Amino acid sequence: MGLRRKFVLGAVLIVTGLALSAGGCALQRLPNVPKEITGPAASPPILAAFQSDPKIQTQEDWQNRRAPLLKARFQSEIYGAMPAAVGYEIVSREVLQRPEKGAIGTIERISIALKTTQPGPWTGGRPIVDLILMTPKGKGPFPVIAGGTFCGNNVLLPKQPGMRTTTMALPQECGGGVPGFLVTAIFGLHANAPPWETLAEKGYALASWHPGDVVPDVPVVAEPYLEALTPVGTPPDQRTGAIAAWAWTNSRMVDVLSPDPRLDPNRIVIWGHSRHGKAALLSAAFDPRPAAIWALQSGTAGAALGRDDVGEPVSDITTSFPHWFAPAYRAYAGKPADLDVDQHQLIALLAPRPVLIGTGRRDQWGDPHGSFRALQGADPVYQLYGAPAFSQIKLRQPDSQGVLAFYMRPGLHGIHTEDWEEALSFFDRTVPTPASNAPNSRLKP
Ligand code: GTR
Repeated sequence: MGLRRKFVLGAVLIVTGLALSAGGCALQRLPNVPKEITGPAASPPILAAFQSDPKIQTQEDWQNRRAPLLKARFQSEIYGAMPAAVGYEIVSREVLQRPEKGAIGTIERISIALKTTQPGPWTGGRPIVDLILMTPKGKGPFPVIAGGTFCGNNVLLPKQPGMRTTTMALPQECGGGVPGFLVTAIFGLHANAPPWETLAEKGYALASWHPGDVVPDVPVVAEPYLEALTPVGTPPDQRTGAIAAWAWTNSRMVDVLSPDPRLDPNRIVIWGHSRHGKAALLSAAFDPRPAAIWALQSGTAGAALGRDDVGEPVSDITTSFPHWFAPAYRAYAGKPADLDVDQHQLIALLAPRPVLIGTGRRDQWGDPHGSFRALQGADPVYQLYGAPAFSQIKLRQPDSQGVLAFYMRPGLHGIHTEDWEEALSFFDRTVPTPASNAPNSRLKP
């Protein structure tokens, strides 16, 4: 390397280091959210009469009457119309790593063309998702932890040869170089890369993909993709938002994973962080197959109650990320209490499946308090199914028995080792292997 290049590289590293410590220090000064629960109870009360639907008294009332009503409302007012499930086609399968010579297991890339009702701006007219599947050594069928991650697949498993990036537009932070470095430095070791080795050792398969293969996470750029996914005849202000498109992608990945004989279709867990946590919750609300859900720091339009506008306000989220939502959601900017549904009702649509909500002490923007109150608000529906009550009373003292579970770790917005530790102990308990099924078997609808 020439002297001049070395000098430039050195300067870039120093500037990056300074920016990082300044940014990091500034972020570390963000206050902790109050230790005691604050804020009003979730409203409307979950079993109360809603629109013309009378009070809910049984599981059947919930399933047959209230759930369809709420699903329609979440689509028309917040997320936009869910795309139709038309099917998929496997385009190719390539083994990137075989389970030999100390490898953690088998890693393969399954390229999947998602069928859509109308062609769109994707190369070839329909989205192609590269699903990266790791199956551990040993005898399955394995439970699988499945979810979309923030940047392209090339940053999923940094040491793995053969990974490739997406050809779609990426958010600015995923551009590599200094911004990419900052993402990991600020948002944690696992911001883009799940702990594959640990999962393999514990007998979990991992399925990862880049939701930007379906809808790029960039305002304006996303619009023609969203238009193409929107069911024909949908009113313009209910056009599919990116969160709904990514939730739909989760379900298409479940379509692909379920028939794989190495995997257990009854133990597919859907997870996501932040925007992908929102999509994880939404997908499970519309798809009964995921066995459990982990939404980490999913905030506004995720696990956090929205009608109080604490945390990220509707006005901010719809300005920064207009492509995530139905245009109709913007009407609630500055007046979120006008919305007649809230996120405890979305969580209740997952009943009786186990749900883990993760939060960070300094993540005011992600609204840990609102997420906790949303679980409290959803709980009466879980109790209709005979689940133990959500009995946690302190934000920082998780209840290790609950089907609805909440934790708050130190720190900011990001994905850290502690998050995966919390999640794995939750899955070990709630999505147990058939052999250990008896004492903790999850509740069946
Ligand atoms: C933030 C956004 C949040 C959250 C987050 C993320 O900028 O305000 O709603 O989704 O991005 O996805 O990391």
